[in-house]
Amino acid sequence: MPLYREHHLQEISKQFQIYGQILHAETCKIGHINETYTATYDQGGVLVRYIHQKVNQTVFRDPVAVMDNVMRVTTHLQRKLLEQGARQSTRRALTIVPTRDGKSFYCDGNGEFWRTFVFVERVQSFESVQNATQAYEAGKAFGQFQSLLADLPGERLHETIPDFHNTRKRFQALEQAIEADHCNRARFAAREIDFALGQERWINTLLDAHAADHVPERITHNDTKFNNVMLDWESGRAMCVVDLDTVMPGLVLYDFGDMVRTTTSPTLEDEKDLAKVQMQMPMFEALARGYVEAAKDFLTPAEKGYLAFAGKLITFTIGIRFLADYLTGDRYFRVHRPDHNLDRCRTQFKLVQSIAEQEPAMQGFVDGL
Ligand code: GN1
Ligand code: MG
Repeated sequence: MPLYREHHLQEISKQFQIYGQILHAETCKIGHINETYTATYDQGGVLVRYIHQKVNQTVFRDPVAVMDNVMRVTTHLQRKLLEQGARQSTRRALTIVPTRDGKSFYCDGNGEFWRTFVFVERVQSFESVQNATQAYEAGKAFGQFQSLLADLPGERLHETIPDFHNTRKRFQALEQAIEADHCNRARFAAREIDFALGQERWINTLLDAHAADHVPERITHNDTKFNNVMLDWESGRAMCVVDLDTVMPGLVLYDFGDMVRTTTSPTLEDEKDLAKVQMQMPMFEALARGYVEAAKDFLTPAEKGYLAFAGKLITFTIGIRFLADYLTGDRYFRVHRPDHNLDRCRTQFKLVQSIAEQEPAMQGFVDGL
């Protein structure tokens, strides 16, 4: 990390209720949106770590609302875990470290929003799934997360990114990006554009089901990527889920769909060898078992009936977001190489096809659970 940043971070760290001296901090490269640092402190002679994170305000336009949600959610999770007698509750749900004046975030002189979390030790996340046990653990972790939040008291959570998983709106944004073709890139993505536009007939399915009251709104995570599940080093069991910025009202199907997208193919999100990108039934079965076990208390038959479809829908939705971002000049997702968003889009579309081929078998399995 450049020195000036380290200096800046020292200033930031002083704002939070941390006792001890900051020794060093490293950038954490996971995630396409926020800036995250792992900082080590000397606290009474013991090394203790914290996460400092700068909120991306281009993506999260109302960081106060984001932090209001995150605070309510983390407080509730901790309370429920303690009620249940869970051990190591601060490894099982994130804990916000407040500022010295008791706020959940610090706004620095540049108008940047910073927040601090207790670092969860002896856990790790993976960019792709190694085995079916991990898929099971991911399903269970997000199912439990939704279940613990089902009785969150108080008002409806803020919609921090309106229409986040609204496939129709995402589709319209893609159409506009194609039409404008600001960067002259549409010619390099002709096949992907064709594919995307050809899927229109089924993109309203969940929007319609929700409008007709077949599937209810709940409190959902909305970014249930496999790398947002922290697994215990020793046991391999899921300890906690992270990345709570998009926790807001939503459909559980969107959460499950993103789990399917990120746990059922053994590949990375930007795998270039498309032959390797495949929905693998054993992974799906483990994922669905874990999820349905944890969600059985609230999941309705109607919701269950869309689980396989949701995998296809969310994979497609993220795919068109990558494609639109490629066409508009990589302004949303952080990229690490030329054409990165186009590669990510291709990977998603290959997975959509693989899911579509196996959708009846996938749903058949869920129906038997
Ligand atoms: C973004 O930054 P990260 O990886 O947690 C995005 C998700 C996408 C994901 C694709 C707020 O999440 O919606 O599914 O990239 N988050 C936001 O990898 O847009
Ligand atoms: Mg995220």
